[in-house]
Amino acid sequence: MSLARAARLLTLLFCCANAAAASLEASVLSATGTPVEDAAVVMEPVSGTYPKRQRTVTIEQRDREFIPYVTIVQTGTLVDFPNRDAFKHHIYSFSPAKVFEIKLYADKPGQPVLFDKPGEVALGCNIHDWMEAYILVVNSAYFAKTDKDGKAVIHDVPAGAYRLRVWHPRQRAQAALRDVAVAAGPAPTRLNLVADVAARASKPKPAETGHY
Ligand SMILES: [Cu+2]
Repeated sequence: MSLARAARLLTLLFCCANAAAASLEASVLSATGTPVEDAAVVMEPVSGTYPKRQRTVTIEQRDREFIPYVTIVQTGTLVDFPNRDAFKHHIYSFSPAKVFEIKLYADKPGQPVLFDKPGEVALGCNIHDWMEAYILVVNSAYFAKTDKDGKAVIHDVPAGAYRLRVWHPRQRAQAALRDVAVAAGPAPTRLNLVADVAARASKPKPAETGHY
């Protein structure tokens, strides 16, 4: 094969691989039009499968809080829970999708935790009552979390038909699934979504003593 022909073939491959890729930009607002932060937007293909992405994800314990507050992972993901504070945490979940605890620990726990069942996982800490965070475990590889402007962008999705779901840890009701067709091309498919979310309860956080 000549170099010119090889180059043309490469260009063709690049063009068509790109053409099949699409993206979705969702804007999640409350019923009164306020942007909703920390909402999960998840796309499930109507037919076909999705890739399994092997990833390890980190949820820190820092300044006696979980960071981030919401994490979305695909089933089969390992999550590390490094403790960045100078004292111990003791974290747990009683959620059916993953029951576990990491007893009083400093630094990085020896083993990451495997999340292998889809569902919602609420995290807490035995030492610090106000600490809370959530993990949404999904089978799909196509998801994103809204930022403080209520925007979530899902990149590199094969063009096609999807069922779209919005989830938030403080949602008042489960939102209905929505059918969406995502078209190939450089411009994202844009969508406005509504989520009814309660305000975050303020839990007293005492001043730090240096010991806990
Ligand atoms: Cu703690």
